[in-house]
Amino acid sequence: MNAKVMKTTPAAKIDKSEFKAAVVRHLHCTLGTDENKANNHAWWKATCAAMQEQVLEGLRKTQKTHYMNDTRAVHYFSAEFLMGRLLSNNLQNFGLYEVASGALKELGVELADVMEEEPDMALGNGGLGRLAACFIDSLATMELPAIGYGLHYEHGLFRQEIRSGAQIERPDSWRDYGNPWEICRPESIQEVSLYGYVETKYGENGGIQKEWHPGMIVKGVPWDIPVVGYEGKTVNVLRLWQSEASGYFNWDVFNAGGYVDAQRENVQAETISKVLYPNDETEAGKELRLIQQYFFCSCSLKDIIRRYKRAHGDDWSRFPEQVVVQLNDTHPAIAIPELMRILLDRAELDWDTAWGICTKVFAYTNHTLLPEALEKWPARMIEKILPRHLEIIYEINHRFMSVVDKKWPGDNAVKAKLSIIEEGHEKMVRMGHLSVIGSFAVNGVAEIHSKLVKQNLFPEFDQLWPGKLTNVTNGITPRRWLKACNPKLSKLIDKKIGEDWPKDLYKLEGLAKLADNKAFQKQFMQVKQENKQLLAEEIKASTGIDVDTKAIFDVQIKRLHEYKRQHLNLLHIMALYRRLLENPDYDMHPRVFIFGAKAAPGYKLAKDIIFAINKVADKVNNDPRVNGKLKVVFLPNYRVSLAEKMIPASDVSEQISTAGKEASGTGNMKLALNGALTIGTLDGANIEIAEEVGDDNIFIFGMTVEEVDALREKGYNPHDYYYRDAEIKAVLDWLETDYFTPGSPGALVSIKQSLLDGGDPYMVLADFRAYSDAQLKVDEAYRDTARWAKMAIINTAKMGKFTSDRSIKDYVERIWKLESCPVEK
Ligand code: 4GP
Repeated sequence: MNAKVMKTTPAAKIDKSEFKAAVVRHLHCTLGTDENKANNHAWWKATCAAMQEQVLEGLRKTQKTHYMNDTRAVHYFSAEFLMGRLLSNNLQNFGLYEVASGALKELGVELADVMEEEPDMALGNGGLGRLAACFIDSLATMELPAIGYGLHYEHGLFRQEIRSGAQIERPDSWRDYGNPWEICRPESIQEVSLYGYVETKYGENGGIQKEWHPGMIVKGVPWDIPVVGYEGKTVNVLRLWQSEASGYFNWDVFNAGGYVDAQRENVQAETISKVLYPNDETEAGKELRLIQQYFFCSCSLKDIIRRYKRAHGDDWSRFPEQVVVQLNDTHPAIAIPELMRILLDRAELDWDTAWGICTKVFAYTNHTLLPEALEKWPARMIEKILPRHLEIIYEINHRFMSVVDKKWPGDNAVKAKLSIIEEGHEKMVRMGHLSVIGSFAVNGVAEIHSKLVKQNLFPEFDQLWPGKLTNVTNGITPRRWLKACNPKLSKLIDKKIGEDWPKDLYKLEGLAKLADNKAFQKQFMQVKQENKQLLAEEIKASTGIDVDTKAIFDVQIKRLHEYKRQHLNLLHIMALYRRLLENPDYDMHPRVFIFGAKAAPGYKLAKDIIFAINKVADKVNNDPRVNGKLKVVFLPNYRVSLAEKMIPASDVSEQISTAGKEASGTGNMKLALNGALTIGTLDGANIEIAEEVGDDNIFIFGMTVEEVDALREKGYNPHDYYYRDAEIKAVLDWLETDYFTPGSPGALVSIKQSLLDGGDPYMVLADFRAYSDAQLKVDEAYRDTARWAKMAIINTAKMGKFTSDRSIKDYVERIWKLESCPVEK
């Protein structure tokens, strides 16, 4: 294939000298500085501003086109958007990367250095938030009318520092010195009511009207972040709401001399969008979190309705044709009673009409089966903050219970199970149930996960509404996760198969036929080697540790959680260390185990695991007896921009969750796409990755979901493994000594305790031996250079399925029923 023919045309009509002039103009006129004085931060801002000119023109055209075509659009409601940095992404998607790089070079500045100035937009915790970011990238790329709606957190996920091995949380301030991408839209401010009471009014004809008298009103100020599709044609928007005091009540208080009280209300209002809750897959049962959820849902729905009314006036009948709302987990589930409230109390529709509309608008994605993650709110709390919504939730439930009674007459057990209200010493509202009942489609995020959602989480809902529960396997955007983050591999791929793979990832399949080609193998591994060198420099700069780039780079990057089993990895590292101490000739290829992970600040054991990894690292890295064969690195402050450096340099991808616990995973896809080989359990999307690459090109180990269930059923006793396997015993006992924490015996003991006395809830010990055996196979495979290269190439070649474009196509065809709306350049 002639690569030249495939060349994509840059979206923007701007050349190097024009770009250069724009940068200089912004340096002078926007930043008030000049070429001689500017530091990298100023260059970054000026470059962003030059880019933003192009972006905003695309945005204007897109919005006009969507308006003129009165398009149906998807509204992606998510409490989290983990965007990372935008400059490199926007340049790449506009086809202006080389132009910008050349322009800056002429100005004596390196684009790579400038890009390092950009703080990550870390408005999310982990997979769920990053998925939302990949999805809006694909939506724009596929020219689909879409808006992301979320919260404009002043502080995103905390910055992690490591002090004496322990995690310290520091505030993140991503917009302290201004964010060049966001645009404030005061013309679209919304108002949101909270607290107060509901008045019931009886009309003359016997009708009942409800009126909510709120106790507080806050303002929602929208900030728009443009979302640039690949090739820069469609530029959609991510609209994030910031809370502000409305000023209604506090002026009265202020005038009456209550300055302090007036301020208090300001502070209370502004607190709503102050911080992202740093929890991951755990329920945060806090009043403020519920207010955050309601705040952004209410603002977003009102925004949607404003736009709809501009075209359709008070005719609600077309609303479900124009609007679909995707609920990213249950965090935005309160949008369901909010839309009902608007339709009933404001639009004055009757219940059946309102419910008919509502249940055609919402669809819900479930991201986890962990019971501690399934949101429930005390009814009392909802009543206090949103009294009218609680009434509506009760009414939804009341009507739903008669549906249940028809299907299972007189069966109180099934009613109790399916009720939105969980009775107990404290009445709770189950947001998952509300989401299923109020949505027309519900999906899990990988085949196995969706199967378990149907079988274990919501089996009766599946019986009640066959077909409503479905699967859409997750995906990742190849623009960020290969083209932008791994320029060397991307260029090599361009040369071999042409340049259109970022938009059609199945094209990578073309690499498979080169998997045995010696010359290509060499080029492919040479790129990996160069990427490893870059990561080695990063490791040195941030931790001071020297690593050998000829060693296997074995990477586990994800939030720290027991179910993800970073401690299984750690126990294995300790076992290797022990083998090396017992036998200095122990035969293994040198390996560097690299971790990146943040632990939720309140999750003690997760933080203990980080501490243990760092303590073991200190010891191992400074022990000459291991003879350079083993290194352990914990890279602090794992985030999107760090992932972009780690993923291209990885040889081995650790995906070792207990089967049935990781809904999908998306890091697994990113690593495999960049030619890392997976060592993993049959969990989440690992199963589908194995199907794509074939069993010979992945290292699968451990118990299946069925085996996990059977063992639990039979009665799992971790002590059996402790006493039966001398290596497990030795390693766990080691944790109790002060070997890794001189002078502080027992500093690492909580891990041992959780695995023995704590019952080892994630069956780490049961999978240990299988994991260790699989690691031997990894070692063996790596030593066969040609075999490894072939396997790595096949991994990259077979990742077509995991582009988020495919996920979005699935959503569009099966759930959203959207049509693309091309924008003229
Ligand atoms: C995550 C799941 O744990 C992960 O398996 C999945 O890939 C990701 O969502 C996207 O679907 N869940 C969360 C969460 O991040 O907070 O529940």
